[in-house]
Amino acid sequence: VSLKPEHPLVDGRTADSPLVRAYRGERPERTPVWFMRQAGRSLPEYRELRAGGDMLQACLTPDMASEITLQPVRRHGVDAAIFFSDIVVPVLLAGVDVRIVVGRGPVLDTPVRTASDVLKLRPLDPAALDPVRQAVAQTVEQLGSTPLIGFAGAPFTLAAYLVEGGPSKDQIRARSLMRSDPQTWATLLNWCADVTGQFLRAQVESGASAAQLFDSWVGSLSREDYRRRVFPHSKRALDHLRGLDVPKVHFGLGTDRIFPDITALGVDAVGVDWRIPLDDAAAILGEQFTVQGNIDPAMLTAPWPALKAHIDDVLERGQAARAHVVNLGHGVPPETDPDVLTRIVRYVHGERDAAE
Ligand code: 1CP
Repeated sequence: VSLKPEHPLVDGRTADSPLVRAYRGERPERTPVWFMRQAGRSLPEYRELRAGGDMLQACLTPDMASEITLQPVRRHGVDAAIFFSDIVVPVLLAGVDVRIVVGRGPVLDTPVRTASDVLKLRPLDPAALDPVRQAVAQTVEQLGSTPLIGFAGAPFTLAAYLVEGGPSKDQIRARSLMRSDPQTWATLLNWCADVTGQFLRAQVESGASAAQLFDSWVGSLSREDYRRRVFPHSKRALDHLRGLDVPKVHFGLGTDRIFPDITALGVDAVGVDWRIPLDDAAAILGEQFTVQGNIDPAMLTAPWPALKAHIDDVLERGQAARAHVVNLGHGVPPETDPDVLTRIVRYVHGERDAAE
């Protein structure tokens, strides 16, 4: 089982793209840049297309998901598309009743809290992923030499939504389950690892040129809890990619404590949030990792000279790692002026005059 000959990484379309080269440790002439949450509410064309429609339904409608994925590439000229979907899509496809509430996020009316709740979780039927495969395939067809990044939620972050029933501040219910019933916790995280791993594999098989694992809320864990109760499951999720030679990226918030463990996950690049200077991150991670980040999303509303100075600082610190992919330290806030994002892309690409 390896990538098919017609995969963009194999047939020559994306293997030499700045993004893929940087993930693999090179420093291409043009520093690659893309933004987490680059598709979505910051774009008027997205708001128009989505108006009134259901979020998860949009994710499972290939024409719609594909169009939304392409919008920021056309507008900003970013070096990568990220597949328009959500981390809870494979959970929904496995039969769990989850929906996305506008302005809030994923919500479950019946959270998964007890051993018997966990035992009721069913495996994900591979055929249920067909809309995802189709959306990826038709997106990649349109993208040409621009790589598509596939993604999935890491088991801990997914489990946090399942147990809490929605977004939460410090994942206290999930962490309580981990403490009070380690056996049930392990069963739940294995289930999450498998559905999310299948979702990620489907995207890569269908044409994604990189794979990013989002463990957004992992910063609420102690290092010991991460090592014993979470890391093995993140590894299991990534193991679903076995045989597929694709660059892998890890992202989480507040991850400096667990950087030494992340280096053992088998990824090529590590996403860094805005609180950790890239040179500090690189010093802990070592020579084997590309760093990705970490423009502070709060700087997007600053006057251009201040934002420009901040980008210069990020680029300078990024030199400490073997390679650097520019991104934000977390997702694009919905109220962001999209012209600011376009300007950042041009500036990072060295079109300094155009960006003035
Ligand atoms: O452009 C892109 O980045 C691609 C699409 C994408 C991605 C990568 C979406 C669409 N969601 C995600 C990942 C995701 N979803 C993460 C990991 C990244 C991160 O930390 O931001 C997480 C934690 C979620 C869960 C989620 N889905 C939230 C966060 C809730 C919380 O706990 O704070 C929200 C608000 C959603 C809904 C969602 N997903 C995506 C979009 C565009 C939206 C907003 C839906 C809308 O109102 O239009």
